Amino acid sequence: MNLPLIMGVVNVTPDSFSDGGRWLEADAAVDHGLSLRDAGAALVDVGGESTRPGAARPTLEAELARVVPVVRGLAAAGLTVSVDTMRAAVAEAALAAGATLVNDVSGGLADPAMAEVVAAAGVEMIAMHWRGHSADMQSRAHYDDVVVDVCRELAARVDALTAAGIPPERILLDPGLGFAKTPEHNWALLRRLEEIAALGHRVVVGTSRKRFLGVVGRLPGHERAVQDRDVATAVTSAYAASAPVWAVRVHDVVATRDAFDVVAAMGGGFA
Ligand code: PMM
Repeated sequence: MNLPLIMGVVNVTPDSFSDGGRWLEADAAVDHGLSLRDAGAALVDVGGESTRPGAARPTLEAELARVVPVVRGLAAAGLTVSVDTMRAAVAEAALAAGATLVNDVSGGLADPAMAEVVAAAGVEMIAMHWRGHSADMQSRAHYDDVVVDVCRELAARVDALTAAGIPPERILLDPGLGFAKTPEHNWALLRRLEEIAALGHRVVVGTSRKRFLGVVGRLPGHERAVQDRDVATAVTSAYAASAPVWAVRVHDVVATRDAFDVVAAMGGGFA
């Protein structure tokens, strides 16, 4: 059976909602990435912009200064590195520093130059479902059928990205859990990942430490704290393993690795 790859998260930001501030020093971030690799991450995702709901954007200079040294250090150590950015200039600098995959949570919408940079570099790109920047994205969480609507909007991104010169097999899709989504939207997308996969692209899913895993089963005011969401993350990762998912993006690689060991021993996912 094919279990999803584990993509370990290295956020180099002072304000990410889950691990912000902990890896701000480049050396500490590189060490963290190496420890994620040792724990079983097949690749690491380096990001310098927090997408926490309500977050303000860093300047281009700040994002470059955060991301590039960490990408360089991890790529030099032999890791497969993706860069989590919505800015073409950051993607270009990170690719020059050794990244081989661009993870754009806006699917190329935030920066019209992104598709060109990815096409020219001949690398792969994760296009996530996105409806607007973090400052006001939750006001856009309105869908008729969230899965149908997300699939349609992702297919439109594929059309635009291929028109800009990225071959379709280099485009990976992500439903963007938590981005202009309510908890109910996230659960529906997780339950119906096959419909995302049916678009014909490799699928990446990120549930890790997101708010819907804080509130599930809890009364208002009693939500799980961000650092207490890794068990719930591992369970959703294991659930995602029953769908044709290429990679799960997680902060705590150990817990998801354990979950995948169990899934493998059981001979499959929950299906
Ligand atoms: N989520 C976050 C950031 N980047 N990238 C992809 N492809 N998919 C996601 O779900 C995703 C992402 C937000 O989480 P973080 O701030 O904890 O990294």
